[in-house]
Amino acid sequence: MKTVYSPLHAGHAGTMELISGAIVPGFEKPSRAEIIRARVESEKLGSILAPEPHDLVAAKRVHRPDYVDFLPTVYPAWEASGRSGSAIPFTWPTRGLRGDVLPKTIDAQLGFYAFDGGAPVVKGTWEAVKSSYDVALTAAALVKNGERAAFALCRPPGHHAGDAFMGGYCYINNAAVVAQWYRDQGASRVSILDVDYHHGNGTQQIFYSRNDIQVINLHADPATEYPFFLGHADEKGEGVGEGFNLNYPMPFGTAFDTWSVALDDACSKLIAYAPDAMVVSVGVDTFEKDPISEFRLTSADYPKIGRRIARLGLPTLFVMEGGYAVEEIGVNAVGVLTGFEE
Ligand code: Q9C
Ligand code: ZN
Repeated sequence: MKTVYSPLHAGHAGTMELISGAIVPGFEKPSRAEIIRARVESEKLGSILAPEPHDLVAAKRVHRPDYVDFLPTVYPAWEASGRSGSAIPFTWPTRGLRGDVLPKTIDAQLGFYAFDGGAPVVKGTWEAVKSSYDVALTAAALVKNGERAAFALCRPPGHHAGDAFMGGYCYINNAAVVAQWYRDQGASRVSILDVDYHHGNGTQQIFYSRNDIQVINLHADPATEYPFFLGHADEKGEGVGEGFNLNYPMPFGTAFDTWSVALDDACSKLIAYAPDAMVVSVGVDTFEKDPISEFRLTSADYPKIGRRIARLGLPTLFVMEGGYAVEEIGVNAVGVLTGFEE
């Protein structure tokens, strides 16, 4: 399988995040993508291609245009206001506040277009976000043009980003962009299978009222895990979308024996939907040694995930999401892909 990768991700670096009451270096760091890329090479998965540049039309099919246009303006506005380092919001228009009036100050605009403080913007962030988007669309075109599968080595990830908000290390929802792009290229139905440890709240929100894009999430129960405010089992879609959103929340400590039962059930729902293509939001933060997660998958489990997905027999685009055990991230992420190819 071919991989699409851009070195421009590396400009999104030196971020800080708030966790457990402390400001620490960001877990979502450039070495993640570099280690995955090195493993793609050492495992001889296939050639590594550079992305083609795209305009932002495909992003605006799933995100509000004003949100997409805001993203490249963030760092220039931050610098113009005399700051450097990470631009991070600290005030959000939650219940009881006005979420319909865009403020004039960059600090306030950041809160307006975010659901948490987990998506810092540094000098190279927009260029990296744009490259991640280009990577996803270039890999999607490979599959559309006849490849059985492709790997979009996206960084930063995307599945927490919703129609008009960033958060959780995510800015543009790459998986949502490519699923919509497949529809716009003539696919009748597309499935998104999100196996990242965290619920893909952005992907769910974007397609919640749709019956032409099925969204399936396997994740840690939001009652006890980030993103906390979406991802419960009773969220099934609304209007014509009812029945086309499926959530499999699981408790801390879940290992592959239980996790794979959810995957099998998800696969049966996916087969019943009979999509023309599928997008896998592939996060490997389900790993037992992940520093911010509480599942217990082992490195030997990731090829089994790939093999199960391959049995669906669908054109498949893998889009990289989370995974923070950097030392093993290459083995685990590429393990899914080599398992798929067996
Ligand atoms: N103790 C992705 O995997 N921090 N995003 C949670 C919980 C945010 C994860 C802290 C985690 C975001 C793409
Ligand atoms: Zn995650």
